[in-house]
Formats: sequence, structure tokens, C-alpha cells
Amino acid sequence: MKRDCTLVLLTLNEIDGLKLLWEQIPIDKFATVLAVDGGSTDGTRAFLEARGVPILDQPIAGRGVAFRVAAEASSDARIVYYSPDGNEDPADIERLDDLLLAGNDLAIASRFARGSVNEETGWVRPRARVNQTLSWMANSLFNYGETVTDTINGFRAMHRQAFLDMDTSVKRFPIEYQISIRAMRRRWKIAELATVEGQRAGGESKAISWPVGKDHLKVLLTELPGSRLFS
Ligand SMILES: Nc1nc2c(ncn2[C@@H]2O[C@H](COP(=O)(O)OP(=O)(O)O)[C@@H](O)[C@H]2O)c(=O)[nH]1
Ligand SMILES: [Mg+2]
Repeated sequence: MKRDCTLVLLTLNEIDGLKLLWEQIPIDKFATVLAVDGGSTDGTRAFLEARGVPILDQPIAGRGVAFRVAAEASSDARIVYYSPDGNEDPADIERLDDLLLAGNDLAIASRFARGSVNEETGWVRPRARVNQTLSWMANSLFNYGETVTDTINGFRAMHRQAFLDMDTSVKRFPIEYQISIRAMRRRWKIAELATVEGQRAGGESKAISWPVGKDHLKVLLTELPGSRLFS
């Protein structure tokens, strides 16, 4: 039987990743598979169309918008968000849904848990440091439960209606951070699995470090009135 779950592919020019990963993505296991595309021009759309994957367009660009477009279009109980760019291991897709089936409200593939590996090599790992600092701030300010090691990774799963009820507002990259913070505020059960982050298959990252970092801080500040400081 198929999972009562929608698998969402988030794409903006990911033809290289799609070609590399397609065979490993467990398409047959999900009641619904759909893509939300941010306006690809590299053959991503034709690739998906040829394989019968419905493509949803978004009214404006941004991952936050894409998250909501998918949830509104789906009619399944649960959603897994997957970005086929090479960073996310397709073997974790079903594991994330399993964590929801086990009673969790939010399941995150963590790049910073025990046993995880993040894409950077060497000692400095600036991306990891920024990510971990943002997670530390979110945990300190909002979390009542167990520490969440990766509040930012987009590779995650949720119950669809609960996500819509959360009424998120972020349009671009820090959507995941807003979800994680609001999940903490609502005392959701948050589970993580240790993931191994792969290298980008091709194309370019659309997350430019400084503007994206700044947008995360903006989310933190917007959510601050709901923090533990004021409760
Ligand atoms: N639908 C949609 N997908 C996007 C958008 N921006 C980025 N993505 C996808 O989100 C995933 C993560 O983006 P990426 O640039 O790799 O960010 P990074 O992994 O943080 O470097 C990739 O699969 C992108 O194609 C967007 O505006 N709309
Ligand atoms: Mg990526």
C-alpha cells in the first residue's frame, strides 16, 4: 500500500541532480508525487513532465511560497519535502515519513546530529558554524523539548494540515527556520535523523550566504514575542 503522503520535489534548475538521483527517489511508495518549480529553464520541467510528475507553478519565487503551494494542493495526510540537488540522500525520504508514523509532528534530516555529515570539507566549515549558531539561538529562545540540532535543513516531513494551520509567512529561504521555531513554540514532537549531506550535483546554490543569514535573523526577531523570554 502506498503511503498516505505527498512527496514534494522542490526545483529551480536542478536538471543535473534530477538525472543523477531519479532512480533512487522512491516515487512508487507515495500516494502523490508532485513538483513545485520556481521557474526552471534548464530542462528540469521537461524531465519531470516526461516522467508524469505534475508541476505546480508558484505565484512568486521562493522556497517558502513553494512549501505552501504544495501543502495547499495536496490532499494527503502528510508531506515530505525533497530537494533533488545532490545535498539530500533519497534513502532518507521514507525514513522521514516513518518518523511521522511513529508519532512525531515534525521530522528533520539533520546535518549536525551524532553520525551526520555536512557537505563542507576541511576544518573551518563556515556554513556549518552559521547554521549551528542559528539553531542554538532557536533552541535557547523557543524550545521546551529536546535540542534540535538542525533547525534549518529543508529536508523534512510534517502533517499537512498542521503545517497549514501554522500559518507561516516567510516567502524565501528561511521558511524552514520559521517552521522549526513555530513547532518549538507549539511544543510539537520534533524528531531528527542523522543524514549524510552529499555534494551539489550541478548548477548553483541559490542560497547566497549573507542575505540568507540576515533573513534568518529577521525571522528570529519576528518570532521573538512568542519566545520563552515572554512566557
Ligand atoms: N520551487 C522552488 N525551489 C527552489 C527555489 N529556490 C531554491 N529552490 C530549490 O531548493 C533546493 C535548495 O536550494 P539550494 O540553492 O541548493 O540551497 P542550499 O542547499 O541551501 O544551498 C534546490 O532543490 C533548489 O532548486 C524556489 O524559489 N522555488
Ligand atoms: Mg542544496
